[in-house]
Amino acid sequence: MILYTYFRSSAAFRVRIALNLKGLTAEMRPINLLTKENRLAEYRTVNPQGFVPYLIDGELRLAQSLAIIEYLDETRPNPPLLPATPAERAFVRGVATLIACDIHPLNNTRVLDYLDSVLHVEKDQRSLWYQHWINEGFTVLEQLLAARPASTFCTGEAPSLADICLVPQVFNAQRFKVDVAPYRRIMAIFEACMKVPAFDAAQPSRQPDAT
Ligand SMILES: N[C@@H](CCC(=O)N[C@@H](CS)C(=O)NCC(=O)O)C(=O)O
Repeated sequence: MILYTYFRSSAAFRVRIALNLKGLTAEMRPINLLTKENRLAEYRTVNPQGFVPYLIDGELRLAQSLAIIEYLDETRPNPPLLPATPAERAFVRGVATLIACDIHPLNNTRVLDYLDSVLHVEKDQRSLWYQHWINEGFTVLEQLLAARPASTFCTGEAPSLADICLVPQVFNAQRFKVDVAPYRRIMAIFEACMKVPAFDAAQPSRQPDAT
């Protein structure tokens, strides 16, 4: 397998965690989002959308982190990344999409670039924007998690797709100086995940392209 990645990309971080949890290795091909390598024609011929992650598995080419992770889970089922029951699977997918669809896209590089270069939003206001969408999403996520029976991970005692999405989003929150202290459940789960080698090894600072 080949994974197009960038050390700071939280969507690529999700896929790196999933690969590690399943004990899979992929050749890492870094695409530098800072220098906008992802927008060059060369990378657009790989992924026309110009995003990372992008996975090549033999003849198969896949975009979109959640689709990639579900593909890995269906083709390499152990350990499972989705729970056994429909109700818990729906909960996990709900957490994953709250993060991946309702928080993360608002703070994507292209959105921040648009705020900056087209709307000429001041740097401080751009940070407020970033923090606002995380705080709004984390407030709801915290309530969802706190209303459930105590568990080490988002659901039960094994990491799932929900945790795979939660951890990179916490990294983003910390990088952009969001006060995460009020999110006690989220942070307890984050700390538990970071003790798992598969999560630790996938973190940005451990990637070969980290600067
Ligand atoms: N929905 C996509 C989002 C992927 C995404 O937003 N990737 C970011 C890095 S985290 C990216 O490549 N951004 C490039 C850009 O905004 O130009 C997924 O889950 O894979």
